[in-house]
Amino acid sequence: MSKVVIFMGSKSDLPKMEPCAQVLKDLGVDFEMTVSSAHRTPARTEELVREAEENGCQVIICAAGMAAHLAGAVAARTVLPVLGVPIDASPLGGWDSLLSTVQMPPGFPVGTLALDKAGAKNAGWLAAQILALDDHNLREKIINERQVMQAEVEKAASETAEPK
Ligand code: RP5
Repeated sequence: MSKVVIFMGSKSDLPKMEPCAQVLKDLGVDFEMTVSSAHRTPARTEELVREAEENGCQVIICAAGMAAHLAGAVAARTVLPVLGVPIDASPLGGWDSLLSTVQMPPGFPVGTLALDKAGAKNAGWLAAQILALDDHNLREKIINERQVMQAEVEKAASETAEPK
């Protein structure tokens, strides 16, 4: 099994989680992605967490909207690091899922990222950084990617500089 597993509460979350998958692909990190709901398929969620633990997964990423209990439900069943991506999927604009994901009781942390695609990307980056603790090549890739981002901002800055 892959070292990173991504759970989404619904297929409707997929468009917002594709950037997470892309970050992991770009960094060469193997991952698996599947739909499982804390509320609608609780037994499947529990079974997937058990399988992930048994098969060497090191980080679990959970994305869900509305009363987003998926990351918390997973965190209740494992001591693997759990990263949560709140999804804006209701008229409340994501506040519901943000608070449901971030406000975990002591002892059951969910490392909560930003809403939607920005959080999805950073869940990928943070999962990779966790794996990089004992993977020198991955650490080097992450450092290289940061240099690319730095060069892009510097290029944009030079292109937008006011003429003297
Ligand atoms: C949550 O409810 C899902 O994670 C999704 O963000 C939201 C709506 O789900 P669907 O009605 O689109 O399946 O459980």
